[in-house]
Amino acid sequence: MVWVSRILLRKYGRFMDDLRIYVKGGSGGMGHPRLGGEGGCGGDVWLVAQEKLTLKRMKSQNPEKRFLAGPGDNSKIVALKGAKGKDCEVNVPFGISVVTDGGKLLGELNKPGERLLVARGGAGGSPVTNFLPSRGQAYSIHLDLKLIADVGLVGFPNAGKSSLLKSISHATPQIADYAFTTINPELGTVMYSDHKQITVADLPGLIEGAHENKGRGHKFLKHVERTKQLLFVVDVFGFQLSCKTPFRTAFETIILLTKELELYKEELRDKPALLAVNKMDLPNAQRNFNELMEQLQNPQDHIHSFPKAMIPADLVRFKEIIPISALTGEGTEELILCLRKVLDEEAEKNIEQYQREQLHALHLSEI
Ligand SMILES: Nc1nc2c(ncn2[C@@H]2O[C@H](COP(=O)(O)OP(=O)(O)OP(=O)(O)O)[C@@H](O)[C@H]2O)c(=O)[nH]1
Ligand SMILES: [Mg+2]
Repeated sequence: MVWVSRILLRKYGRFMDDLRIYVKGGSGGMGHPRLGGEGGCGGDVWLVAQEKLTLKRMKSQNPEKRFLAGPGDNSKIVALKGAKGKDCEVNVPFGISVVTDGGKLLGELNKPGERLLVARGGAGGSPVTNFLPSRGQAYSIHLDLKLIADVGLVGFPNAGKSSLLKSISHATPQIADYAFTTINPELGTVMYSDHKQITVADLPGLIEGAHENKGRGHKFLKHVERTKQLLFVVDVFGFQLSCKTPFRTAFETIILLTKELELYKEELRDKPALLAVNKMDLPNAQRNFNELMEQLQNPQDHIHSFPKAMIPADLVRFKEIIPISALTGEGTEELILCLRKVLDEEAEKNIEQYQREQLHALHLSEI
């Protein structure tokens, strides 16, 4: 019997998943031309991953967001070799990627205690440099928080993603019958009877044109990218954002979601995906569900009515399609068992792949 759990992370307040900071290594110290002395190197700037720290707290503790290491000592008669400048250690949350303004990845900090050198101090003046020191490296970097979840909920607004998270975990997300209720990602943990836990990320709803930054969902697709599995949640009765936008059936929302994921990053289409068809407690839901299943079985018969630009290059092949009601809990136990099964299968596949690679490497080394 599956029992469901406690919340892992909630109440982000004004959630922050990206912080830009300025880092500067210390300048080197002057050399001593007359005595041939070398100046000390400037201090370095290190990021050090900490538990229980958020980007928001980091910003409030360092409103200027500038982190400077100390300069190296000049060479003096009493100390010909100048001392190294003081390093600057910046405490940062774990689970971040560190990226330059130009988008270059400097590294990742995934566990508390991990360190990353982000700005080297300048060299001290020496005979080679005519005793003139160099400046430390200086630039702005982005600390990009990764929500690390096993499963990412993908769906149009109002499909019932937050209701589902509430029903399968102890998370208490906001739920309402208007679009874009969820404005920040939220995590919940599902716990199984063998104490295995999986984390599920509820993300703001996606809409048509999300890749053009319509709605808020696109900003959070980077989190979807990092999940191991996608769970599409669709309203069996379809979706309409407003009277000015077209009504979309459940089948159409699936096609449009697939297209939005593809436009963001094609690889997302290859992630293992499940489909939860929600609101099955409402009258006529079964009729709509049967229709949807027929459309999914023969997509080519139905897809031609879409404008070409909206048709994805390939359709998602769902591992399972499960009718549910997030409201009454119908089908949700089966759903969480399926989530677990697919995650376990993927983990197994990865282990087999790793073993194959190791064997292959061994064969090569024996040749
Ligand atoms: N009848 C019924 N209503 C549901 C079900 N699931 C969700 N709802 C209702 O649908 C509305 C939207 O639910 P949410 O959980 O906020 O939907 P969401 O997908 O998180 O929406 P956004 O955060 O806006 O993207 C709410 O009024 C829910 O009570 C269901 O299984 N059955
Ligand atoms: Mg929501």
